[in-house]
Amino acid sequence: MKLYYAPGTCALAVHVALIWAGDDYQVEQVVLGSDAYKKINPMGAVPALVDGDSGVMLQADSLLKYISNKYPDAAMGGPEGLLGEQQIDQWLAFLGGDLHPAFWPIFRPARITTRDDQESIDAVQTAANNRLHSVFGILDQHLAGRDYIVGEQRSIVDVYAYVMTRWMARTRLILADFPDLLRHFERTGNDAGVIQAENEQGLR
Ligand SMILES: N[C@@H](CCC(=O)N[C@@H](CS)C(=O)NCC(=O)O)C(=O)O
Repeated sequence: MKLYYAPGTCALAVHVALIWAGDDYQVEQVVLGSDAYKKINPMGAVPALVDGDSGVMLQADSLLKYISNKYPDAAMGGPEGLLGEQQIDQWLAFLGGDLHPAFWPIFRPARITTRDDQESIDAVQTAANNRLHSVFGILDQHLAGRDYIVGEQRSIVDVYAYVMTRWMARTRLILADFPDLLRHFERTGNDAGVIQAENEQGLR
């Protein structure tokens, strides 16, 4: 499989899943939004994945599930059964649909406002920080008394959450204010696959 990525983005979660899978993989760093990369993904966003003659596959949550379903022995898809799958899907949707978009005003204020004066940017970013505080708070509360987001061992949702928790450093939020999330972040950051992917992306 071949992953198109930019360092530290949500593609990092897919990179870790490829390492956990234990099969051969390639990675190619791209320039987000560049004309060259838009030939792969017209949105200009990462991750994108190609598996043999699959064509280009997109959307981080679907790619994480694709890899976990393709490599069941790597046990990254959560507890077996209908309920386990529902829990994984619920948290993938929370992370991809609620937490990830909450960062957009921080990374790309022009998606939220057409104004570019400092006061308008500050207003957008204050709203974003408030929203992030609330959404991260829900994850922190869920992790109270738990080592993993779903079940009793690491899964694709743990590493997806980890990547977004890394981004907290680019907000006004302080990770220590979310003690159970901090514990989860440190645990996931010590995973051998996470360390390898971060090394391969030049993040360590
Ligand atoms: N819903 C998409 C979101 C992809 C996305 O926004 N990726 C970010 C990196 S985490 C990106 O490439 N941003 C660049 C841009 O949107 O211009 C997915 O899950 O793959």
